[in-house]
Amino acid sequence: MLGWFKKKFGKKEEQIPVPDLEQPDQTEPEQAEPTLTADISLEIPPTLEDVQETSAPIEPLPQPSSLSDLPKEEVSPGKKSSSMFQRLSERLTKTKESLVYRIDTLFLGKKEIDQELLDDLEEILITADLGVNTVQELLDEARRKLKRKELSDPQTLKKALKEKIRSFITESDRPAELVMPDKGPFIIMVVGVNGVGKTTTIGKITHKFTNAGQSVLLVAADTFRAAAVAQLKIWGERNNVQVVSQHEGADPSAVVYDAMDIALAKNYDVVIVDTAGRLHTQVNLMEELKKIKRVIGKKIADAPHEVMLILDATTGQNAISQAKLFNATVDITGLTLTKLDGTAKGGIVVNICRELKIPIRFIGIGEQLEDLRDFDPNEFVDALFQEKESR
Ligand SMILES: Nc1nc2c(ncn2[C@@H]2O[C@H](COP(=O)(O)OP(=O)(O)O)[C@@H](O)[C@H]2O)c(=O)[nH]1
Ligand SMILES: [Mg+2]
Repeated sequence: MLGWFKKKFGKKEEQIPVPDLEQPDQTEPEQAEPTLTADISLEIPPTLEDVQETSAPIEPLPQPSSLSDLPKEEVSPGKKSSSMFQRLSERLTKTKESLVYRIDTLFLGKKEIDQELLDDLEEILITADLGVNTVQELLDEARRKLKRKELSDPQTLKKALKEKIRSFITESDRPAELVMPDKGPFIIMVVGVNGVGKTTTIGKITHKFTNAGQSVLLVAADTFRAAAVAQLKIWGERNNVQVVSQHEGADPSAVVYDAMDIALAKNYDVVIVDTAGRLHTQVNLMEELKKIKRVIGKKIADAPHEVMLILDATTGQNAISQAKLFNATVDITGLTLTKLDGTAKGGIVVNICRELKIPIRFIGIGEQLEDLRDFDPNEFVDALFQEKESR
């Protein structure tokens, strides 16, 4: 397991189920005029029009609950790691069904690899959202190996596929772990379109940090909707941490400016900034994100240390367009991929790693605290290809 928390603090994740945090009202008011003025350059990459906003169910906010209300689950370390792998494997069931089990069915009873089998395999890989280019590369390699007689039967082809997929996922040229600064607060700016799971992920990450004994300050820079601020406050209460917020429609950069002062004055270890994700006013959003980033950098040199993009796995290839758009604007340093439990399109992980080469820090495989996992490429591939009968 990679686990930057474990590396940094030597602590294990706790398994504490929490009540589901439902999605608040997604309706948004007109954008408020920012009160801070700064020179803003505007660069919108060509992929912009491809990007769609994620829709999430509109449900009422639950009442805040405190950490003490939450039941704790006692699990021994050995049992925990195998049960955690099992849970990951189970949560990936939809993707496994659309990818590995379909490949198994296709290969069943076949002794030879012929053109028809390769065509069917191509269709399966594309359907599981591995992406056209990635699939092409996988099949090109398979054909090359076939020519060199390195592949004799469908089972060796399946093994070769698994290893090639593993190599795509591990090929990021940047370190997988977050590196905290020697001094001063560790600033994480979280970005992504509406409904992808930014606020939920922030709640889960906060829990990891507080578990590791770190003090955390949350910043409600999604001032666009009162509900967004309220939702972050609920996570603040659940984790027993302070949330810096202002009134609805306040300038997000001003909220962040104040928060940096508080973080420095009170020596917080970690500051996590939640941001807005509306896309129908995307130009303003991108301006706003740049400005927030600049304000953070002016207060604390080298910050934000992490600009984390949250992507919803259920959006499939659209996640790639979103990543390119945000990367062009605020230089993404790490990714979290949410909702892998709810999709057959988990193959997107492979394509994201291959196309973007930005490390995936976490994956979300459910709505509970324990369902945010440190992303371990090997564990992911092994869980994906785990045999059906041993589940
Ligand atoms: N099944 C599942 N749901 C998730 C996951 N992460 C977030 N969600 C849900 O996605 C919805 C939107 O999350 P939210 O944090 O409000 O998104 P935001 O608009 O980006 O801040 C909520 O209902 C979350 O509970 C996940 O990993 N799996
Ligand atoms: Mg939110």
